[in-house]
Amino acid sequence: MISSSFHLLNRQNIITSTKGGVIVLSAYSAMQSSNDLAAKFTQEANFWYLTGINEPDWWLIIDGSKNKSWLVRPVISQSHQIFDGSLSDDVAIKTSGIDNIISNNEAMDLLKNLSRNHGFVYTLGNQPDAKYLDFCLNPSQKNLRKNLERLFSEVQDCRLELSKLRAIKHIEEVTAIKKAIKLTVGAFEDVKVKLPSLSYEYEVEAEFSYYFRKNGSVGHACDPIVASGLNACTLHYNDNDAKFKKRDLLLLDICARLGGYASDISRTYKISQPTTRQIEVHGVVNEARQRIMDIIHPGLPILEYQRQSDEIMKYALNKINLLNSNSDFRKYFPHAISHGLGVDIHDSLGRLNELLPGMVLTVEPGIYIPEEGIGVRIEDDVLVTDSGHTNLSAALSTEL
Ligand SMILES: [Mn+2]
Repeated sequence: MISSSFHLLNRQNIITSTKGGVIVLSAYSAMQSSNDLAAKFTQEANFWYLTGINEPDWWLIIDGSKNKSWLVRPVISQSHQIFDGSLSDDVAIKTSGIDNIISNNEAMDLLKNLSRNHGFVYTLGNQPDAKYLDFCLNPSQKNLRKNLERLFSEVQDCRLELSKLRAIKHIEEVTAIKKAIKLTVGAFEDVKVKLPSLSYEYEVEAEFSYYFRKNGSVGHACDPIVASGLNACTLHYNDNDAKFKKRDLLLLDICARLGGYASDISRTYKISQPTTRQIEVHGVVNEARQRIMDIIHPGLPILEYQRQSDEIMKYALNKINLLNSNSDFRKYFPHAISHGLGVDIHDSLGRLNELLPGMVLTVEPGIYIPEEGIGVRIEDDVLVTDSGHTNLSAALSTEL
């Protein structure tokens, strides 16, 4: 269980890395799902990291020069209060370890005062990958930036400083990630036993969802991928509604969230007797997974890690006669080999140049051959340690 002292330490660390500046962050706002209903709320990860608060529209103000923090309570309408309730001051104080809770008006006065002594303010700048995203961004950070731009002569981005901190996990974060992984491993083992009695992708999804909620998880950290046969070649397939066809393989990419942290595990299973080709493709992906994991150690430059992983994937593709030219490599392996894992399922590695102890990342080689109706991905979660690495999901067999 993550405690308020964890969030306090994170605030102290960001004060240090921003050299005692003023930092103002906003929680996400609730977003429309349909008509008069909001979508299930997920908190902005940096805001959660610094406060532990899981409610929309709160603000955090830190005056690093005085080592002081405030939480700003959002204005809540009477009808919101009746239908949805709100976070009490007591719980907010206990969760965050911040005992100064102020109103919106008080916050604007406080910021005006701070702007007299501080030339600039830190907040989260534009999301760096925004132009690649095909959905609307949560508006809360832009709204906050507009407010800050009116008060301070300069608004600076502390996204990178925060992602550098978040890239190196504390002991209690590793413990939380291990628990989320253990839950996901348990679900995979449970579902694999039941697989012969299931006929549809959605039945498999339902088994995972049941297992997660039954064991106290909030559920999936991202939409589960239950992809049989050709569906596995759509990387983020999540319709999960097809009936299994004889001799399909089943690709499962599943991520439970527990205690604020995500896991992310993929396995590919046989449904009936696999073909020789399916066994062959699965075999080379699994061998690549092991070889790539073996090179992970602290100090390895990330570019070098990617280069060596690419070579291992080319070797795997060549072994099953899929590498006729260098361009085939990306055709059959069209995604990244790794991403960070933490509060966000795609956690930043802080743009650090090398692997460092405390980083948690996925290792997820995959080969997808649409013309053969075969898609195989095997994904483990790995902790970089002082002496090398630990495979946190090693307990789950990678067998077909
Ligand atoms: Mn992943």
